[in-house]
Amino acid sequence: MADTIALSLSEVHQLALRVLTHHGLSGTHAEAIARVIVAGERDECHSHGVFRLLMCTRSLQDGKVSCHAEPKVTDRSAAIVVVDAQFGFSQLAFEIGSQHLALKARRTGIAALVINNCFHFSALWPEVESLAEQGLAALAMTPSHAWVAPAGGSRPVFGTNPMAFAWPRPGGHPYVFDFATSAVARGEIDLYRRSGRAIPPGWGIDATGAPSTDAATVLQHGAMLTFGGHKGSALSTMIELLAGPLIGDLTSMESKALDGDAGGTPCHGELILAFDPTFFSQGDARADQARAEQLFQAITDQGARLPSQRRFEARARSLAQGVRIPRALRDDVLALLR
Ligand code: NDP
Ligand code: PYC
Repeated sequence: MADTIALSLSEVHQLALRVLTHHGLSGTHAEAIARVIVAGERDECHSHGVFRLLMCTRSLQDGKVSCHAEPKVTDRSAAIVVVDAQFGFSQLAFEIGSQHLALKARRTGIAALVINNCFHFSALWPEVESLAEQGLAALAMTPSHAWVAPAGGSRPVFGTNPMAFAWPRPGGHPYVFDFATSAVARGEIDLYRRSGRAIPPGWGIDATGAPSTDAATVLQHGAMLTFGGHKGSALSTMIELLAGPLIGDLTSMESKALDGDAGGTPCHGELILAFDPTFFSQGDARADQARAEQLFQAITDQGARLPSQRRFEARARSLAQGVRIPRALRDDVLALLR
């Protein structure tokens, strides 16, 4: 028996919707989440695709997530819009808030979307990519739960704290990167645990602070490590500050404390910045855009790849052929419907 099964993107969407609404989520929230789950699976970002339904439903079962939360928009200033997600999942708050963000960025050149009080589990690239598709450069960041030790330390302080950036490119996919400031996303280590594989050295430590390649040890008793040592540690601190205290929301330590040992989805804020290139240019925005293209070409001409290139190639494949997911994952997800 094949250990993967084939699904069309529409089947992934229907599966996500069925599971989410079965667990009490409103149709509007379920649709917004299903869209990012399909996007994750479609682009072969497996740690944030169908697999996420397992954590998402665990949080719904906990009863902490508001299934019918209506995001509340506040126009804080000419450049700042705040969306209170009212303890619902983040996706709907982003979909609503990003429309205001784009309008403000077009009026002022630079604008910020603050999302408060959201349960957050998704990749950030769908968000910055959607802004770049509207001609804006964008930067997004969020904390998570304290799972990651600072460089030189051994106890978890930081979340896996992703940061994503997108730059619009005429006539093609935008330039997009999106990565955790830990060596790797926690979801990736969880996938290693599920398949019984050892994780690469450098991703985590055990409870004594010694290096460990055992996924379960790192996840349950030890800590994850930052990428790039002290540099990842400092970037992760910046994300804690800008998407935590600056916006009046929780740090990863506070989010973890709120969750206790429930293993639920992190609950905190997110900061998204949007830049309208036409405001920043010295007068010839097209020439500046062309110089950006020269930069990308200098990278790819020597055989190096741009971030998201793998993702865009996966997207083209999935749009044509659908996706394959592990049979065990499909079975675990179907079990959520019982
Ligand atoms: P990866 O290390 O897999 O990839 C990070 C980025 O680097 C991607 O943009 C990727 O592009 C790019 N990349 C990878 N290899 C190369 C290469 N050889 N040359 C150029 N670019 C490259 O990501 P992480 O494990 O750190 O994070 C995975 C996801 O987890 C992210 O989407 C992140 O948002 C999400 N996450 C979400 C959290 C949350 O709290 N909501 C917390 C932590 C992570 P490509 O995709 O094309 O390979
Ligand atoms: O994979 O690190 C992760 C993660 C945390 C929250 C959502 N994804």
